Amino acid sequence: MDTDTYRYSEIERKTNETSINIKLRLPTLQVQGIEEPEQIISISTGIGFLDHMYHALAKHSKWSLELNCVGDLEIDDHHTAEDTAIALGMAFKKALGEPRGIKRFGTAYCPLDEALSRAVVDISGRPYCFVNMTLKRDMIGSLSTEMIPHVISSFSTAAGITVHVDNIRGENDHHKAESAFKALAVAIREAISFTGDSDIPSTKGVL
Ligand SMILES: [Mn+2]
Repeated sequence: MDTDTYRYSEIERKTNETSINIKLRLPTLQVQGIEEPEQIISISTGIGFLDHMYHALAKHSKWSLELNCVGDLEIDDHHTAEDTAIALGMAFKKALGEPRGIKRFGTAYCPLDEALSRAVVDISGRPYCFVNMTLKRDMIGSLSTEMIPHVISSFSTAAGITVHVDNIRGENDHHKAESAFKALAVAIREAISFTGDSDIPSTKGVL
């Protein structure tokens, strides 16, 4: 991968609890006249619903993402969910590099049938995350619902970005979670899209 042309990173993260490999390519969105390679998404964490959420995040932010994790699922889903989110945040930060010539802010509303979620993102260099989700079930598939806001905040912290995500309404927990990840994806896609100039979008001159 030509990392001068594409915003690309690889991350390998191994602990006693998880072993993770990530390859991430962020979109150029053709603003710079670069032809976009085909989007490839391949995700395997051993937790089906978590794979589904990362797939939605990659798909709608137009990332190419290969993410493989072998984690200690014989204990529970906690380490796998948390560590993949941290590693993905690290990969995002590394792939983005110096945030020059990007919009910086992104906002999106995504529905999924009766569910509606909003995500607001600032590529600020300062990790802050607020997640307001109204999930009722203990589990969705083999993922604890308490891990869903934790995955978003762990990603935000490792990426060094500000994220606000809200379930505005909805009945079905699968729909509410998925609409939140889709909104996050679309907000990130906007925030990291190119403006066409080479400015660092901060009055400080640095992010
Ligand atoms: Mn779904």
